[in-house]
Amino acid sequence: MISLKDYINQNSANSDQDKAIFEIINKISDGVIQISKLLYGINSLDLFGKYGGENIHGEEVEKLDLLANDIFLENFIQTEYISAVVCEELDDIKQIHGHDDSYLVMMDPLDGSSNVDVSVSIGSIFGVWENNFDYSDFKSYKGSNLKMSMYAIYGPNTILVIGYDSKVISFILDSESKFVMLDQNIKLPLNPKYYSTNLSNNKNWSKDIQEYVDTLRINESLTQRYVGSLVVDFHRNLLKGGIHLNPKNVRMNKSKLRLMYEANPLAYIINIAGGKSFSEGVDTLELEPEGIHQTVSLIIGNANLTKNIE
Ligand code: AFP
Repeated sequence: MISLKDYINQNSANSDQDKAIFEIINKISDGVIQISKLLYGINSLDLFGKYGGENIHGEEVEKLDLLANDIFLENFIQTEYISAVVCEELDDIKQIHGHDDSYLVMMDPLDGSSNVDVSVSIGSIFGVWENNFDYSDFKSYKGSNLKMSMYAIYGPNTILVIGYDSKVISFILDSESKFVMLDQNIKLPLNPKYYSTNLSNNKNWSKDIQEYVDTLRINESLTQRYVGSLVVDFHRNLLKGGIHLNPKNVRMNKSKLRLMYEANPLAYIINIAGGKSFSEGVDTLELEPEGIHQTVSLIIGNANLTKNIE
């Protein structure tokens, strides 16, 4: 059984980029282990409940949102390969080191936080870009320019999924707090099983989306599953095959998911695994970002199920 630490040691010497990216993976995984210890540790009772304030998007903040944010930032400060961080909980780009030739990490430190209090699986999502683009020209931070993306799931066990160098690999956290390899090359199954969307939002979708979701509902080879933590719905579909949709609310003219630290990192992974992703009427990875906290629609999964419909 190969551990994540062994895998990192074996692969980080190939190039300067590999060295930096694997060091970033190492720091993220250390943060994920710390969060797992909090969640499954003796003081986990303290984690329930709201912090009492709202974040910059006007959303209620759970205690764990802030803890997860601080844990990852503390780990990132320890490496010079990360020069800046974008995070759901922070208004602006946070510069942590002065280097231009290092990397920018964009993260949702705690995805699905409203599921924490009811003990439903949650996760963390990360996208890593080179930091040598111009911040005033944010268009360079397209998903297709991602160097690596990864996510963690805190569920019945803690899982890490990494998309890098044309491969999607996964690790599971063992009882000694060590990540060991689960899968060395994840590809989407050819026969998808699931469609996944919040059907109660149906009234707010465009006619085209409503008709599209109807075709999924009557597709006899599919059944529905919906958790409400994006990364968990994504992970199930990645392993079993399927499609996840979070369409635009056309009544409010508003989409819910964040492009830079939700849609793009997952689109990068699905692309490597053989699938497709669309946001706001284009391939998610080709969408030119307008801002760090921009929201987008998302249709993501097996290529034979996803359609570019708005
Ligand atoms: P919370 O962080 O408020 O739980 O939101 C989770 C989320 O951003 C994403 O993880 C889910 O897929 C999506 O929202 C669920 O959206 P709906 O509430 O519209 O079902």
